[in-house]
Amino acid sequence: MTQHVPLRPLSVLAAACMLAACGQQSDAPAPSASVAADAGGATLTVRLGHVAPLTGPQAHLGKDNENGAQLAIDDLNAEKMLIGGRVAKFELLGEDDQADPRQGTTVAQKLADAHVHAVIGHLNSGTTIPASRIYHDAHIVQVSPSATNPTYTRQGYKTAFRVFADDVQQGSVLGAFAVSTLGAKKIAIIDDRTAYGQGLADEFEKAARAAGASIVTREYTTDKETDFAAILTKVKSTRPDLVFYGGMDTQAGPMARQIKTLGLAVPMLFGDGGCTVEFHKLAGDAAEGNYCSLPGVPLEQMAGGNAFRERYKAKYNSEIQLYAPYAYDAVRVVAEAMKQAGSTDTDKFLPALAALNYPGLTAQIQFDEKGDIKDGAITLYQAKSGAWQALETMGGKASN
Ligand code: ABU
Repeated sequence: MTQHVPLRPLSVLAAACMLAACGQQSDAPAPSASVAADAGGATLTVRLGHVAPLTGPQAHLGKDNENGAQLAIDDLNAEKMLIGGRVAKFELLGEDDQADPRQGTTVAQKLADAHVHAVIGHLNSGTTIPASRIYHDAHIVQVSPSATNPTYTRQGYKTAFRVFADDVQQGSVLGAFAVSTLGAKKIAIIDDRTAYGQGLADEFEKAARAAGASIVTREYTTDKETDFAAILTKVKSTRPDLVFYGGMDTQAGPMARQIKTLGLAVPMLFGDGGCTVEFHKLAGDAAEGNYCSLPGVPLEQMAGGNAFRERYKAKYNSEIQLYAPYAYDAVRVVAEAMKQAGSTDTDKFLPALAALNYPGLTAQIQFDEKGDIKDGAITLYQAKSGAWQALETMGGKASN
């Protein structure tokens, strides 16, 4: 028997469809039959879960992911993709995990109980990793467009995929950049104690030490804090050449401001979580001159990147924050695997996804044996005149 779960407004149509049986049919085995045959028997409804923080401090990033995924759904429905000879109608079931690991597992179980065909998400490593076990046990494919902690794809779950380079790569690029390019010899590290922030700071520390730097202090905050006076006073007393932060823009922005106010005239460096449009808003003038990294190539260098930016702006009346193009590709690779397999049945399309060689918006996408993107690029940026300017890109494979 199909189980029904309360769904967010985005999913109201999908829910109505489920309750009314909607006259369509799934080729997935019961009880996941969210659909029954339409009048002509030619339509197949594909329900994709999407999970990200949609409330709380990281809601701007979660909404950005959801917007990217929705654009892919719009395109797929306009293209009328055929899966097993039937026109696929894609629906997105959006869920809010509030960037909270416990809420992450609650909504993962809700999506598993709703028998979605695949899940795009979650956004945060701290929610993606515990949720991945639930999807694995429910035999549901999961593709994260943004969670970068390496553990996600190193648990042996064949259902876990990521369209973004991980923090082993990102930390190693950041460590070498801090020491070899920026010439930092004494580095202070602060992290937010999340799976992402702490994990990236650990990888950065390893790489910076290997390149010859000394770590003069390691400090901790949380992903909710915005007052860093105490730890920055301590950091200042260690006279660092650079402050590395492992965490998100909601802390990196105020931290940059407070570093400047304190008269600590050294650059900040951080990973993708801070490399957003929002960082400039939160840091104000103090954003200028700081550095960040972001997996992938700059949007302008993606085939179709500028057009995607314009479409996003036109539909959502806002700039892309960060991961929307990757959320777009996460949906597209799942759809493409279903198309190639001629089925929405996990047993059939998962092997097609694992073997995919797909010209995505963000890159030519192929997965390694862990489910990670092969040849993922990392780009370094500097804040100049109120925006992130690309400095250099390491690795990567452009879309064919
Ligand atoms: N990759 C940074 C933000 C998401 C996460 O990994 O937690």
